[in-house]
Amino acid sequence: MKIGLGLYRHQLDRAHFDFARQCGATHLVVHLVDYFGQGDNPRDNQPTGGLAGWGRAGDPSRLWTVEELRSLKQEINAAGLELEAIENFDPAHWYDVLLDGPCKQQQLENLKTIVRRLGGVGIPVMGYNFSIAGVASRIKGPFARGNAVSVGMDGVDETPVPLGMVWNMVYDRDAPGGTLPEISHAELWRRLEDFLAALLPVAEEVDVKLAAHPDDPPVPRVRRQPRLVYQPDMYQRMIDLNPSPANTLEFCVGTLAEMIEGDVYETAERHSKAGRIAYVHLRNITGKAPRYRETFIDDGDVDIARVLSILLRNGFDGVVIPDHTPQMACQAPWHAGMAHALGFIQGVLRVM
Ligand SMILES: [Mn+2]
Repeated sequence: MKIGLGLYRHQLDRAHFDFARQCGATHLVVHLVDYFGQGDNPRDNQPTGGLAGWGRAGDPSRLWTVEELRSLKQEINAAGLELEAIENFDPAHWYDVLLDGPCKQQQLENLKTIVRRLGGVGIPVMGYNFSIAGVASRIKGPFARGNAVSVGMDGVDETPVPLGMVWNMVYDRDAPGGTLPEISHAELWRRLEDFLAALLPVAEEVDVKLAAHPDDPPVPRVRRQPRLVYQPDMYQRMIDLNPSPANTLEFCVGTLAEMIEGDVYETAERHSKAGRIAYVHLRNITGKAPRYRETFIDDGDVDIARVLSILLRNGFDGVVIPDHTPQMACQAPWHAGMAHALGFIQGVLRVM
């Protein structure tokens, strides 16, 4: 098992790479989508999208280039780290794959190009979240130990998604008024099947794993749109859809623990044993959807040591990163939260 850190787009610089090394990380998972624009908001711990969403999606016709991927990897390597994964497609690159719109075939081709570029540069994992509403319904407050600001949920956001928005970001500012039609769960699964059928052969060919994040928060519908993986069994259903070895999981322990069915330890056991976990998001929570709170990693319902011991026993050799953490009361709330979580994870592993 390897220790990693997740970095957002605005953090892709030497200071953050050095910070990751200083915390003991050897690997990075990076986001290339700038979810929250250029404002001063703490970007890692936002409550919910609402009508404005997280910000604007990128340019549909401008894909991540080989040059930018290669130079990012080189800068990360120069800091003594490995680039393990890119997390999340830009909504601009696949809105019609999610929405089954007119540009779907073109966008599937573009996603294949992106996956080929990752393979060519030697980035082994592409994380994604097949979701129309994306992260929504979250609230924010001093919920964690010592009044640390964290996120949670107190009920489902029923605000319909406006046209021109998907996955909590605006991809078309000139979209007409109106909202996305409500679709069935079966229809969403059909769209996923098309996506996997198109992308997995390419991913396999270039030795890249596609790793699926479950729905956060995990409830049947958010903003009137169906969710795909909101109970643990749905992760298995996703694997069963397509047997390709590139069909893997971005295993989010916090999200799985929020689900009302199943058991996070059994789920970790099943998928680590089957070798289906590409990488792990590790965080803790109290409660269950639709009413839960994110906590410090050492302080919630999940026995983190038990999860890590299951992964170790089953020979999981991928990367574990802290997920979001509560913001600590200091000048660098994100850094402090990550340093605390990384220290805790390594301490637990040291005594196993
Ligand atoms: Mn997660």
